[in-house]
Amino acid sequence: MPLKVERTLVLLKPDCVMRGLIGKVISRIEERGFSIIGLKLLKMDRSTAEKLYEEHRNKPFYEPLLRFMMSGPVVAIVVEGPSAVSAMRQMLGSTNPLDAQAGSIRADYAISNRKNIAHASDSIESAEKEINIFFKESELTSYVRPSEAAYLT
Ligand code: FUP
Repeated sequence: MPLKVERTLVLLKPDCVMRGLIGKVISRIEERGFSIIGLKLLKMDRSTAEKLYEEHRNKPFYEPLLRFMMSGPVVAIVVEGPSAVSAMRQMLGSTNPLDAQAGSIRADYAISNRKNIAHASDSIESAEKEINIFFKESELTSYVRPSEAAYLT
């Protein structure tokens, strides 16, 4: 059965930008065959960070997490492709890079469970909500990469 084409939000965190790893992470997304259909660099304000991490507002790490996410630029990326939501989560690896699978982005580039390179939506529903935090529908496009599409599924 063909895999369902999904959209997900990947957010490159300030540690990724400040350490000069934007290109490496974007390359991995492209090399796996996914399409980048929206892309912007911005500095998050408090209300944006609160919306993104709403589910964590009662956790002890909430305030330091928000401070970190507002501490520098982030890159918001909308990724589209077959099973994009779970594929991006798989590529990132566990929240704590020390638990992340070898070869995952977090295992390869991070040590801290806060400064862990990138965020990826955890479900189709949160992907839609999180894409809407950063993008208007008119800022997104959709295309199929013709040379590879037939070989992904
Ligand atoms: P993930 O979905 O893997 O990004 O992880 P969570 O939704 O559980 O956590 C969201 C973010 O909270 C993490 F990316 C980093 C931060 N966090 C901390 O700062 N400290 C913790 O102990 C756990 C998470």
